[in-house]
Amino acid sequence: MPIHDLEKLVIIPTYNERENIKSIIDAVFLLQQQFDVLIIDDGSPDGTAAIVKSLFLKYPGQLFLEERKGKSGLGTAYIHGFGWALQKGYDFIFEMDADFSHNPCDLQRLYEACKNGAGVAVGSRYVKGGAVENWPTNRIALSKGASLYTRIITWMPVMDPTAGFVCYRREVLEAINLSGIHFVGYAFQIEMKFAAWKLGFTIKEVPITFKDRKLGDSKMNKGIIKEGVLGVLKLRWLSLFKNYRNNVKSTCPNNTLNFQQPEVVWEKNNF
Ligand SMILES: Nc1nc2c(ncn2[C@@H]2O[C@H](COP(=O)(O)OP(=O)(O)OP(=O)(O)O)[C@@H](O)[C@H]2O)c(=O)[nH]1
Ligand SMILES: [Mg+2]
Repeated sequence: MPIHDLEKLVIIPTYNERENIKSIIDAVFLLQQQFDVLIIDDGSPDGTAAIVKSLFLKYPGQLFLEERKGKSGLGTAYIHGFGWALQKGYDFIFEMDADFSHNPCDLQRLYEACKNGAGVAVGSRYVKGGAVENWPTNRIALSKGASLYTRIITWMPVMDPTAGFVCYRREVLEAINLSGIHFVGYAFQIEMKFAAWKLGFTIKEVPITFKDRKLGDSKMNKGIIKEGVLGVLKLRWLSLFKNYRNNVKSTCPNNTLNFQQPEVVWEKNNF
């Protein structure tokens, strides 16, 4: 029997994704390369978690589920998943939505980017070759506006800072004080990239085509937009006056039980 290596883990947060969950899990396991999958479900009333459990026998030792009691936001779901992944020993940890906005086939390209030296690989809609399909114009305007706004305020050189299709090297997640990340929506995605950038890791954008969800309901709301607008200002403020970089750096108790400071920090930005 081949040895099962704990190299790549795709974290998928779910809230009421009954229509998508089986297909997205199957799609990941159909890929040529081996990716394990961790679902973080927030007690979805539609029974998403039960569907995941029904697939355990089909994917033994490769499919995992963490259940939380109530809807606590995408950001805290990912933080929970990052801690889980680090403890298990995964080297490449991915964020992906359950709704097929992110094409699972692109996981391999994100992996290659990190394997070739990036600390963070971002599936990007707004670099050359990237695209958005089937989103209404107002949604595209909001997303592009948020990207521009973030770049202007933070100066972070990332064209798609709110992107939620990401691969992190474990060294990046170990270096960040994850319990200090408090945002939950777009601001969470922005802060994770901002923290990695401030800690000197390279962020590489990989062009992807993002598709609007066909099944299930969006969880976007005004609160998430407001958090994004204020959150970006807060990040800039903290980095200007409050030594954000030191605060976001993990100071041991670390993020995992067998944490060791990496000897080589992956390629540094010159900023
Ligand atoms: N565990 C958990 N997952 C969530 C929560 N909110 C959203 N999700 C999941 O996070 C992913 C992204 O959520 P979406 O509703 O697609 O949000 P979005 O992509 O910003 O919005 P749309 O483009 O309109 O779909 C999906 O897999 C959701 O099921 C939450 O509070 N907890
Ligand atoms: Mg979505």
